[in-house]
Amino acid sequence: MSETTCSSGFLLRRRTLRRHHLKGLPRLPASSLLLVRLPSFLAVLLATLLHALSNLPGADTATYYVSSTAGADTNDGLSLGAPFLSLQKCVDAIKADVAGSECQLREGEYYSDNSVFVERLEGTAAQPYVIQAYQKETVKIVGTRDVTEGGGSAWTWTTANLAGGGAGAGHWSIELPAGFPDPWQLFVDGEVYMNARWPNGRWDDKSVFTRSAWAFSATETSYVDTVGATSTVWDSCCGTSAGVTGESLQAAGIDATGAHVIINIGSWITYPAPVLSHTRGTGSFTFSKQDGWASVQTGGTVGAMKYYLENKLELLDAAMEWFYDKATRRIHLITKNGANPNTMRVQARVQEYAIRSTKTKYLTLKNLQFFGTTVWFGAMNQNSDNVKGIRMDSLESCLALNS
Ligand SMILES: [Ca+2]
Repeated sequence: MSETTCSSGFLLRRRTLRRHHLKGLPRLPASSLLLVRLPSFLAVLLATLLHALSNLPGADTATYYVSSTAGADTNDGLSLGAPFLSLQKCVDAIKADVAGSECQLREGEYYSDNSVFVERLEGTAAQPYVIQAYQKETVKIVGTRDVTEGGGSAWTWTTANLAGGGAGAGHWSIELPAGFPDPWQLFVDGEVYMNARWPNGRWDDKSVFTRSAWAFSATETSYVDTVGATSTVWDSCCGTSAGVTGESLQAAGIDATGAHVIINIGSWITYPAPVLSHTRGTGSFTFSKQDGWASVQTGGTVGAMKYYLENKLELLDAAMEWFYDKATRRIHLITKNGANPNTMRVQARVQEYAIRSTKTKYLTLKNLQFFGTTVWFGAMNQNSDNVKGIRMDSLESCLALNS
């Protein structure tokens, strides 16, 4: 029991003793008075104080263990020999325990179909709750699943050219196992690949951030700022008056119909829309404003709009590109340096957040690696949150505090 506890209890007893003394009642041991005569409001106060005091320094904290390879959620988690299986189970356990309690994760990868949900896990500045690797073992929180999990199908090679000549040197593809969620990011031997697109751009050489990864419209491009109304983009290759010179849609030889155009319709406003019509070997295509787009102008001629195309198999034509065909549930892939993906680890990202947390204070995440996922904290007070020591392994991973 802490010093504060003794002090509070002493004051309660003194008040009680004085009242009984004035009424001329025989003096009883202090402990008996508390049990027998304590007015109900004081009992409530005492209970409240005892609850609060359990979170003060000195209260017994607990350590729970988790193992993704040897654990079971039917265990109590309180010993290395009986660890939990899931981080969620452990989070629930420390939340029911005193501040300062810890989850310690054994070496391995941790994946959950659902984000681990952390709500109102409120530690104190002196005793934050802690989720950390056990003795700095290598712990990876992943948002990915292996595309060959469960001994599923193998990657197969096709030498057939894709429509329009894309992937002329052939490419790999694989059918996802039953029940595998639709992936939206792909890692091959730990490297992030690019959704098949035109013009091409890569993450590994940062070319995706350069001007060459975008196409540009000619000045006669029309943008109609009305949902559903047809806009016509003239690529800079082919307008009657030149826009900003970029790659030529006409020369690319692709049919963009059905692809998605990601287009910059205003200085900071970029949206995706289906390409409604395009004829292979020509330099113009149509799309329309979608629900939810901001209004940027009343319409008219807009030159030098930046755009690129994605979400169509025939845009797959370069190393480190991939495409997921939702209808056939197949991933199509061109590997870096032409390597055989059957000899590589291919992980598909299927989860947005590994951990979703709200209204949580004084929680330390320590010595954990995050791969192909992120964490989300919606904080009551950013200054009172303690989140540190997080390592993110993928380009799109970030720590979003108070968002
Ligand atoms: Ca491409």
